[in-house]
Amino acid sequence: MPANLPPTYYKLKHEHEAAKSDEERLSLLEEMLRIVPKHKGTEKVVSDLRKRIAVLKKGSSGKGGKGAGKKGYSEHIPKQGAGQLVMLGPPNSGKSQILANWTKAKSEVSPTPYTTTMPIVGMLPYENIQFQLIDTPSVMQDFISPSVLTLVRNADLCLGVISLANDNLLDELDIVLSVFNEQRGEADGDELGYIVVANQIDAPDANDRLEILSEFYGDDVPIYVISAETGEGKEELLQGLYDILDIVRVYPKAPGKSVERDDPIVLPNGATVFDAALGLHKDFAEFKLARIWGPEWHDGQPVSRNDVLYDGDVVEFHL
Ligand SMILES: Nc1nc2c(ncn2[C@@H]2O[C@H](COP(=O)(O)OP(=O)(O)O)[C@@H](O)[C@H]2O)c(=O)[nH]1
Ligand SMILES: [Mg+2]
Repeated sequence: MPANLPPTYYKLKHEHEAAKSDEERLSLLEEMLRIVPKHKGTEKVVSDLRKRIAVLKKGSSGKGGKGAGKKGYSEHIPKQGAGQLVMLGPPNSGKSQILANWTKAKSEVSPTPYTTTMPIVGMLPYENIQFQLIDTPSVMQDFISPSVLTLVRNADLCLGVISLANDNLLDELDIVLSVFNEQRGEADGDELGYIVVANQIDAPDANDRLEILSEFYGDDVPIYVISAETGEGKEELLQGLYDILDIVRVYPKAPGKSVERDDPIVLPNGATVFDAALGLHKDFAEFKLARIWGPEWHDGQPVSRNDVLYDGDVVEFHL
């Protein structure tokens, strides 16, 4: 579907990506729509432009009213919990439904495309920890807001969410994966992990589409199959997230007290006793003695600050 767009279009597109305000974005989009040749090959570009313009107009319609002076959202969402997961996907893949059904956050679920206009954060519980799950405005062919790209780059893991109810899913996934790959070079430590979440397995003919999806992408990227609606595949996804994030849970214990298992310190795999002390509280950084319990240790064995912890270890710090 190459649309053979004129160079001016790409120039405007770059300006759009760098634009700082919605007003600027809106006028650039209108200019792009004006200059784009209108024929079969550009149908999708044209409709994306129209939708994008509509969304921006809707967003600015409240001038002087409720939305007045709204600066847009912060580009950086402080990390919380065991890992920051950013969902990215085309309209109607079910991102908001996942957030709404699996966390306590409220994200508007709707068959109307581009309903979600701001990132929304929810906490997704898994065993005794929680992942921070972020719903984002849907991506489309040529556009993705710079703020969402920032979220993608900063994420611990990106989730490309697509719908098995949609015949366009391969094209849609192409767009999502190209965003991930483009951002990979820009990400901190040039690492950007991502998986594919194929949602709506409960939809009619979803299995046929899954077969096609697996055939084309199964070797390239991990694919988790779920239904936000029925909960199918949820456990496997959560377990997969835990494994991919490569984290360990360590349980702090006060001397003479029994261990509480409900609030672990979550650390990257390879973290040390010192990291756990810091994770507990900065005051523990200067601990005098640490004892440890776990299958790899003798019960209550004293450990040094550089010893590497195992998932499930219990550590007792003495100040
Ligand atoms: N059958 C089915 N429908 C779903 C599922 N997840 C989302 N939907 C529907 O798909 C539409 C779009 O969902 P939404 O979460 O708003 O998509 P978003 O644009 O990616 O945020 C809504 O009508 C949802 O009810 C699912 O797992 N199964
Ligand atoms: Mg949404």
